[in-house]
Amino acid sequence: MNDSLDALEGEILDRIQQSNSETEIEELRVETLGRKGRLTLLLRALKDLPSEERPRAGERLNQLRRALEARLDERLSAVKAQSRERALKEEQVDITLPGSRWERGGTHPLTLVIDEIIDVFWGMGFEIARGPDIEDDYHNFEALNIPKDHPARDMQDTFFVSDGRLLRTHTSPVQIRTMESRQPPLQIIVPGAVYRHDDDATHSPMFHQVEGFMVDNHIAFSDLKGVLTHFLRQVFSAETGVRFRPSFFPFTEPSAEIDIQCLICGGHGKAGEDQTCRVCKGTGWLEILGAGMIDPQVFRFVGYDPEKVSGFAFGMGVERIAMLKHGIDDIRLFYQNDVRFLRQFG
Ligand code: 2NM
Repeated sequence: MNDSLDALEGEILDRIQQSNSETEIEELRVETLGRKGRLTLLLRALKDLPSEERPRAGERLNQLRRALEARLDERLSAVKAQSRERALKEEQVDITLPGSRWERGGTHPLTLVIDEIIDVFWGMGFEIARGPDIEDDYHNFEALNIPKDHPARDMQDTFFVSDGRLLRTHTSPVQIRTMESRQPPLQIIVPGAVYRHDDDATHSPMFHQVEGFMVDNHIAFSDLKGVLTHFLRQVFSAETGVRFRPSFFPFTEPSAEIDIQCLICGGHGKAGEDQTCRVCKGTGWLEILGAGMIDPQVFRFVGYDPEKVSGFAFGMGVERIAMLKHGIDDIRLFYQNDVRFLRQFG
């Protein structure tokens, strides 16, 4: 009996010493001193001993119980102290450190240009319309009088999706959809992303356009000139020279390309004494807009009577304007989201 008690005492004391968590110690307490604990059972078995052995055995067992209780308590407070100390160290906060600031975001330079364009047309009473990026052949090409063999239809320029659908190559399909569902008078601009199979320093497979149109009875080329000249003088400056050149688009007749005097060299074509301006290449002019009187064929496609209505339409590339405005020579800078670039605007 005494030998086996010594062995039990040795084992439990060892295990108390090796325990490292509160749960481990609690489990040991239950195993030893709980209702069905090993020592508890021995204490209960005292009554079966011969009465002359009972006092000595009882004394020994009670002494052992007090010893184990004391060691368990001792170990428990040691482990608690250890974990408190670890927590204090790990969760230490240096309250003398300076606060950390939230970085303030900014508006993307392309969004700034789009907003500026919208503001000027909004001021002339234009509505803003938007439409799907994925289009069908009819709205992107056919209804815009772009013939089946037109180079813009080539696999090289257009991204085709499944079922003959495609990523719009311009925002004009939104104009078509608007005219299909509404009647003149209409004056609308359409900002949005467009997609073309093109990728170099000045062309991105996804870029942005703002296109627009005005349709009513008696809209003339002079309206086109007035609206677009006002737009350019608002966005650039009241002194900027504006030039209209004859051009061609399948969806307008007559068509024009519209230039402004170079924003970088002021129209002189020179950079310093004897250097050519790198932005306008020495011409003094920058091409900013395409425009024209909407072709009667387009009106027939949308169900308007070209004898009763007329209108003009125009389009511009947002990246191109932003690049000319800020003298940026690589379009990819707009999409890399390098804050060192982005921070320079707004
Ligand atoms: C341009 C140039 C000229 C244009 C035409 C139309 C529509 F749908 F009304 F016929 N929308 N946009 C147009 C005309 C776009 O971009 C260079």
